[in-house]
Amino acid sequence: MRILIAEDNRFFRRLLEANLKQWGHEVVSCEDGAEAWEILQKSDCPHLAILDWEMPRMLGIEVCKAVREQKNQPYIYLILLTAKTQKDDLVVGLDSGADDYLTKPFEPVELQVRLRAATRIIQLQEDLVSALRAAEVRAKEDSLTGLWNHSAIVEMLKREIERSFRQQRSLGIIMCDIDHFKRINDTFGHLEGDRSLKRVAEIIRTNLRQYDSVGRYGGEEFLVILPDCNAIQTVTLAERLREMVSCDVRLVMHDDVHLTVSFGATSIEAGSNINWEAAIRIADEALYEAKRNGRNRVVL
Ligand code: GH3
Ligand code: MG
Ligand code: MG
Ligand code: MG
Ligand code: MG
Repeated sequence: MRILIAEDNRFFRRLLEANLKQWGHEVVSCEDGAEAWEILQKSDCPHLAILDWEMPRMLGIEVCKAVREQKNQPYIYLILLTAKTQKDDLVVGLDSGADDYLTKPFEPVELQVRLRAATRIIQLQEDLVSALRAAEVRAKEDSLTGLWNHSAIVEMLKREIERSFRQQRSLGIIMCDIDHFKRINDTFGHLEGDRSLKRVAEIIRTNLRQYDSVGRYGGEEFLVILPDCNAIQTVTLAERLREMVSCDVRLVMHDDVHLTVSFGATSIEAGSNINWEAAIRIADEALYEAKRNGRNRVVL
């Protein structure tokens, strides 16, 4: 564990450092409260801080208060170090945001056991944060294809439209729809349908640049967002995707059946102020045109 020691008394500071290092912790130490507060605001700050109460420039309890008031920072476990005479003030200490306290002079074994308790809390907190992050990602993901789901890709479209307007750049948009997919399901079953749907998703995903995005807009429809792409670049990519799918995607049990996709492509020109619904409408119209003209094609 990475631990901050803030203690102006050199004897106690050295003692703490020696103990913590001996138990395998990584130690950062400082001599006053203001320095401690500075360290605890950094993005890679320690998981735990042992703060002396009486320190120059900023008291330990003031550091506790400041830490608890800052938002968007992982939880830092705070142990307040007090002289015995301050024991009556513990209410104040804990109310200022400390999780625990240690009275000077302390027995190393007491420090050790309090650190073990802290480790349990910190571990719990970290597990909670990673579970939350995983849930956030899952909530944006389409479970079948692993692409962004409908609401996530629409959010991205809104964001990218705003960004490209702000930065005076063009934005490519492609709406893709698998051809005669109902027939595939009806003839070969939904499992085959699902499998080929996943394969189409994978082909699209692996042929995009790092900053492009693709989501499952609907059942067998995908929305591709291409920052900084003009109409020609957008159509070129759509054409490449079309060709790859039509050559590559065959059904497992019936490899003479090729899957095809129709594409409606559009590009919002740099500086044109258009909302996301209008952009979708334009891509949709191009897609219907592609379907009307015989499918397995790209229309701009
Ligand atoms: P078109 O070429 O005009 O697009 O014809 P289509 O049959 O693809 O279009 P339609 O919209 O009539 O049918 C879409 C089908 O996609 C219907 C639905 O059963 C199927 N579908 C949607 N989501 C899934 C899915 O998750 N798995 C499978 N297997 N099929 C799906
Ligand atoms: Mg002191
Ligand atoms: Mg459809
Ligand atoms: Mg379809
Ligand atoms: Mg249809």
